[in-house]
Amino acid sequence: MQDLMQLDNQLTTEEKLIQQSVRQFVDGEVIPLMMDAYEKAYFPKDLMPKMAKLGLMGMTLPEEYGGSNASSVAYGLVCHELERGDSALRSFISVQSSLCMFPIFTFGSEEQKTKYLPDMAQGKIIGCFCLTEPNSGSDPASMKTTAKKVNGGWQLNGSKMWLTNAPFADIAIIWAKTEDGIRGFIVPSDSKGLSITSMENKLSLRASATGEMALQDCFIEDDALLPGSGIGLNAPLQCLTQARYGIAWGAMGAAEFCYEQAVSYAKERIQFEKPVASCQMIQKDLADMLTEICKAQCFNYQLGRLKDAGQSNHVMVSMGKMNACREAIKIAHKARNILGGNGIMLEYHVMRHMNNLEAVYTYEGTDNIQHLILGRYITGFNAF
Ligand code: TGC
Ligand code: FAD
Repeated sequence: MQDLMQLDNQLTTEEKLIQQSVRQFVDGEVIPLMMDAYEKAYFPKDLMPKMAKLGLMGMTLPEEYGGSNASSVAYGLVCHELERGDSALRSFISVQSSLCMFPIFTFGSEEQKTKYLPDMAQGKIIGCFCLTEPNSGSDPASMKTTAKKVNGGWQLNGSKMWLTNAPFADIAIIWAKTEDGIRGFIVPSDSKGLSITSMENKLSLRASATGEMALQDCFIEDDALLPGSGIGLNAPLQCLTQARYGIAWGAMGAAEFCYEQAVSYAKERIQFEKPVASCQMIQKDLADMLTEICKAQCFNYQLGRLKDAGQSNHVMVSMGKMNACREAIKIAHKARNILGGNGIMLEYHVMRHMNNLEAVYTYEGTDNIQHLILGRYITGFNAF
């Protein structure tokens, strides 16, 4: 895509190299697979070791834990490129890096960090993040899953659903109510009393593996507790802030793909003896699409630099997630329209992105929830 706002000039050499290598990977190895993966609804697991080899799992963590100390902007660029391929790939990395490795790094003991993080960075251990329940989505404080203190450990009971990566995860970061309040646990997925079933028939994010979990008297040892997670929602909400940040970048990757597809199609498609790209109404749509992508990218870049300087906050991140998802869906829809009938065909990829973005708009806090987070910041009134 044309770099109208010259953001490339703002990137470090390392960030540019990371961006280029992931772009090549997505063009060469991801996009050719996605039609089949989406149509047949499976996550292309062969890509996991390749993503690990590229250093994409937990890349912002220190080297001693398997990361590469990469900047938040570099992580954002990776999310953008992966989601240009398919939202399922960015989802996979968001969950592994932001929702599983981040809490272990931030709230885990030294033993937990050394036990899990290097293997997770190499893709040898895959995680899932378990906050949502059948009756507790936007309002996680209402969760019913319990963790009861018993001799030598904890006993978990309850159910979780909508868990990205769960069907093939090795560990689960589970948030459950103790006598004192909500706490986080690292739970091996083969624990007795824990069962995971795959959620089938999704019409969005078909190439992402989503599962639901039942916990029935599931015993876990004392050392499963994330000791630094404190009590309450603060720790899981910090994880959500990390993942929402990646979505703000990622959604614009899907938007970029749709925009580029629309531009090239419009230049080649002849109607009324001229390319449809020469029609004013098509040009208006393309101009609006490019404008929104550039605006969101400038926002994301500034957000990333603030994050690296320790000056970002969760309100900014909510604004980025909300705006990027909303605008990306509009862009995908405009692209679908520009492609005419071909816009609904899998081989043009646009409707795959458009459908994926519906889930991206909803998970990690719906559009309404992001608005209310901003509304509370603006007015001081909690309207949840
Ligand atoms: P609230 O009183 O607002 O906050 C409790 C404490 O946490 C702090 N805080 C945050 N910190 C970091 N990041 C955030 N986003 C934070 N939001 C709040 C807050 O300052 C407070 O700290 P303290 O020290 O004062 O105690 O808590 P609340 O219960 O009122 O929260 C309300 C609400 C609606 C904002 C929150 O529950 C929410 O965000 N709900 C949406 C649920 C959600 O987003 N679920 C996502 C599940 S995971 C998922 O979808 C993964 S998809 C992954 C993929 O496939 O890519
Ligand atoms: P609800 O909370 O029931 O909301 C229904 C509607 O009501 C929405 O429009 C919402 O915006 C609106 N609403 C709710 N409360 C208010 C309010 N106070 N004011 C105004 N409007 C309101 N969760 C995990 O824990 N881990 C995962 O890995 C994960 N992956 C997911 C993958 C996919 C494909 C999907 C679809 C979801 C995933 N989720 C995951 C769950 C996701 O975070 C929830 O779906 C999301 O938070 C919304 O919850 P809900 O679906 O229960 O909707």
